[in-house]
Amino acid sequence: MRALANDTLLRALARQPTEHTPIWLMRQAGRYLPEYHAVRERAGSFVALAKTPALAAEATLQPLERFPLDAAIVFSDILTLPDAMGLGLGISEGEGPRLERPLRDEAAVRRLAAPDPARELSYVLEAVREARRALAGKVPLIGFAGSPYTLACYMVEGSGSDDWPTLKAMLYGRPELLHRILEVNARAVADLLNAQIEAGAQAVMIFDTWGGTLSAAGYEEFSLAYSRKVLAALSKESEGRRVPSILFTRGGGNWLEPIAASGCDAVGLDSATDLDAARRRIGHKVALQGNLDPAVLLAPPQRVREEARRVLDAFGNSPGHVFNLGHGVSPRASIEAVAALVDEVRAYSRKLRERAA
Ligand code: 1CP
Repeated sequence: MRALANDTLLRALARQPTEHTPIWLMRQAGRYLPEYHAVRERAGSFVALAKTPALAAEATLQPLERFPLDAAIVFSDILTLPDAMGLGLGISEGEGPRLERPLRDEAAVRRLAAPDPARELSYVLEAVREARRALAGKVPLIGFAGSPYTLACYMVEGSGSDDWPTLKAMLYGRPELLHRILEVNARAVADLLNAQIEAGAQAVMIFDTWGGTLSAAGYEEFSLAYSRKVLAALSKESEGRRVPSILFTRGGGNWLEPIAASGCDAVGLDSATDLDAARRRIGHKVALQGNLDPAVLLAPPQRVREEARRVLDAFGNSPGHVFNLGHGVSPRASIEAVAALVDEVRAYSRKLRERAA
């Protein structure tokens, strides 16, 4: 086991004490950073950037060069997996990613198969290996994938949507087809995450960005049931250390208890649920990750610091908190705001521990 200079993330995920509350940010590499625009320019496009391991590794490290973050997350996208399943990842400029051949008929669903990550997603694994080398043990590297359900949303709809009408029509009209897609996705996500772990990812995160758009019964049947399968199939150890898993569900506040019992090590929370209430509901069985409103990063640094302290106070001074946003960093976030946030989380969480000692 190679030692990590800063393993606060892994200790917090294991609910062990840390000197400060670790912080990293969803979409920490992204459009709010001018150097991200420059590396995307060099790659030619977002998709080309994700598919060029040396540049993806460079993008992974960019936020760490500016801010003393406690983790890196490999620069990639959840849609690389449907791309590897033959659906074709494209980008409509200014509108975000879309899949060129969404699953619209029964034959396409029947043909769907989990890809071999070593063959079809070798660029993701190479990005993990390169990012690990470049990090040189500074902080842990997080690998990730979309949840089976969130991937199915894009695979059926073809692009992002607020209400997913094509997907919902299949869910209620031909549920057996959606279950077949989810079954394949669960296998594919588990294989991809395990391959990332083997390539050097030290923690993994499942993004269930759209699970919260389901009904209560639908969430259990179409989302959580399949995330559970992924979690059960994950490698639990690598390099002599536990590889913790984080399950983030946007809009999952109503289902915290079943999410916490899904087999994950940590629950990722959006900003709608108070950390204090979440802790009272699910106790200390798992760690919590979150949950500053990303919009706070549009405010002046002083307000950012106040809101960061509010989140730290809500969790209180016990182990098992990983600071993050409730969703990704906005492209309009200011660099000063992010710098103030990272600084305040470190300084104030240290102060909380000293006060309690
Ligand atoms: O340059 C650009 O214009 C692309 C912007 C961008 C970036 C920086 C996209 C397009 N993806 C990414 C990287 C990305 N995506 C990461 C990198 C690591 C990091 O966090 O720094 C991660 C973890 C993701 C995950 C992802 N992609 C999710 C789940 C998390 C979330 O934000 O909810 C989802 C839903 C996607 C799909 C996606 N990729 C990009 C966009 C704009 C979207 C949303 C599309 C939509 O719903 O309309």
